[in-house]
Amino acid sequence: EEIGKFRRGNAAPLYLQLQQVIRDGIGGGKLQQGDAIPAERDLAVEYDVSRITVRKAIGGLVEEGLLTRRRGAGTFVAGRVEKSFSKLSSFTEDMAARGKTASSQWILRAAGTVSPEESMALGLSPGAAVYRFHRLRSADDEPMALELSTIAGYCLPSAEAVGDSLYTALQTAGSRPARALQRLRAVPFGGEHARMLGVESGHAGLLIERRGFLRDGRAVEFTRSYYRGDAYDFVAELSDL
Ligand code: 16G
Repeated sequence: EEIGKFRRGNAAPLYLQLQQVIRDGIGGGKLQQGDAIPAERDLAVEYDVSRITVRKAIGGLVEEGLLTRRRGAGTFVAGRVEKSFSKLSSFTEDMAARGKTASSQWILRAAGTVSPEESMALGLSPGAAVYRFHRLRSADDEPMALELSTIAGYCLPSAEAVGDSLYTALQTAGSRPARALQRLRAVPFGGEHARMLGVESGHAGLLIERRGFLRDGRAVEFTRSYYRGDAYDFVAELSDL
């Protein structure tokens, strides 16, 4: 039996059939990265299904990361960024490599003394000077990540030396990291983080902690990057030894 555009009865559940239609649209290029998905009620009418079915279909695709919900704006085809998990690149470089323009909004840019946590992460003595840089990072004006960096005091002449790119400033000062350790884990984005990144509270985000070092082993940076989970794939190449 066929009602509307979907087969009922023994066929796959309607929400799965609707998901397939949307997947095919994305795969076939009918729906492009950043395109808005029609409103719930329009999809319900077009495919002659209930709004509950539409909600379930879209909810599933959002969870998969194929679609992304932007608060107050609607649901869009997610544009995921593939990022190498083993390259010591900067946000600005990552975005430039994809033809996007990086921009940052300053939350904090200040000199201070190392906290116990930072001193452990960077191997600095208590009382050591550090710089703190907190930034909301965007690609083509779309918020992508929140980054909290602590830089060892001997790496920069002043906090104001950092403009658009931290790594450019470090390079100029001759202290761009030559090696780094990175740790990745899943974190739900709560209230303030979610609001700044324009995602719903509870969003499945990624926290990457990077500790960067100079060639001589001294610490440069301890950065916590909160990346949008719907926007990033972390990719690494593996080979056996
Ligand atoms: C990346 C780094 C971060 C570094 C920043 C510098 C990851 C996970 N993190 O976001 O540690 O501080 O780039 O970027 O890759 P910038 O030079 O554009 O300021």
